[in-house]
Amino acid sequence: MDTLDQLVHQAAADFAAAVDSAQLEQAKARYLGKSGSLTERLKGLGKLEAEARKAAGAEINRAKEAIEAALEARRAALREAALLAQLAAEALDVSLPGRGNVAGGLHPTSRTLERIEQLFRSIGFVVADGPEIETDWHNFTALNTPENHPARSMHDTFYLEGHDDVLLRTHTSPVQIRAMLAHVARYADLDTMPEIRVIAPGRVYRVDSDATHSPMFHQVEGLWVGENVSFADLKGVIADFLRKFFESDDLQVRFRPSFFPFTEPSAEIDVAFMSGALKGRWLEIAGCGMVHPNVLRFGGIDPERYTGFAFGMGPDRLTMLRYGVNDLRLFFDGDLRFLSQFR
Ligand code: 2NM
Repeated sequence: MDTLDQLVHQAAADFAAAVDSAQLEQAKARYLGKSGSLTERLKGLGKLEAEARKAAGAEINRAKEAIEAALEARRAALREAALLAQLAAEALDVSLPGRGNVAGGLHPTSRTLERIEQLFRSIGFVVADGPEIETDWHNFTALNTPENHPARSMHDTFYLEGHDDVLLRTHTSPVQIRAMLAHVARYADLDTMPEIRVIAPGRVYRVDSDATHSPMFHQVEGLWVGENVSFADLKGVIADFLRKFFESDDLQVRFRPSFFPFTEPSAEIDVAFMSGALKGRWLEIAGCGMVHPNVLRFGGIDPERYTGFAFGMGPDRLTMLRYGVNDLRLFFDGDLRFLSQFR
């Protein structure tokens, strides 16, 4: 039979080998449990003489205390280890920056639209809008577009399913038609009718998609109708606008003859910067012209008495130029890594 000292050493070794409290309590039972080896020894005391029993009892009790002390020490060590493991697992990195409140911002195209609107308001234009789902009449017919014009085909224009006369507007010109009709309806006395000065910003849709074309994009069109409104007025308004928009007098503006069904004569507007990365290159940035007499008539306005000029430009493209963006689709992907650069 083992000596008490051996028993104490064995118990301490068993306790040290226990890796969790369940193993430790099992080890404890082997020594101090109901039929544990130390308990068995205490039970054996009854068979001894009184003198011997007293001495043996005292020795067994010392061994028991030593085993209980070893048990308690191991329990404390396991508790400490468990706590350290938990602290490591639940560690907080207090040096991480907080989530914070990230301020949103206007979309770059919206910022461009607001700048354009503000500049035209400053010379007496009113900002108008209209439906994005238009009738064929407002979008094409009233704009002097021939029945067989390719822009009317399903290859170029999104039609509503089951309708050949309802479509997604391909430009904001129908807003100008609506503005003219509303204007003449409001001023019953056409002799005292004030001038029309309207810009129409908004979304337009065409069947077209690549790095420089999106099926949805933006347009701003302008219209100035009155007595004696001339191409010279058009040139002055546009040249002034572009210098203000690009915040530079260091730019050239050129009007290059072109064709649109709704204007005659018509021109493309090109700009060339005289410094910077784009220095010296002519960039096509808008179209314009004198409103075609047929268009004025569809708008309820007498072309014998009134003339007008109109222009149209793409704020998405102007934004690309202003910020040096090379893919139009970035504006509509909704990727915050791109958009947040404009905050
Ligand atoms: C352009 C180019 C030339 C234009 C014409 C009209 C309307 F309705 F008054 F006839 N609004 N906008 C126009 C003229 C638009 O965009 C490139």
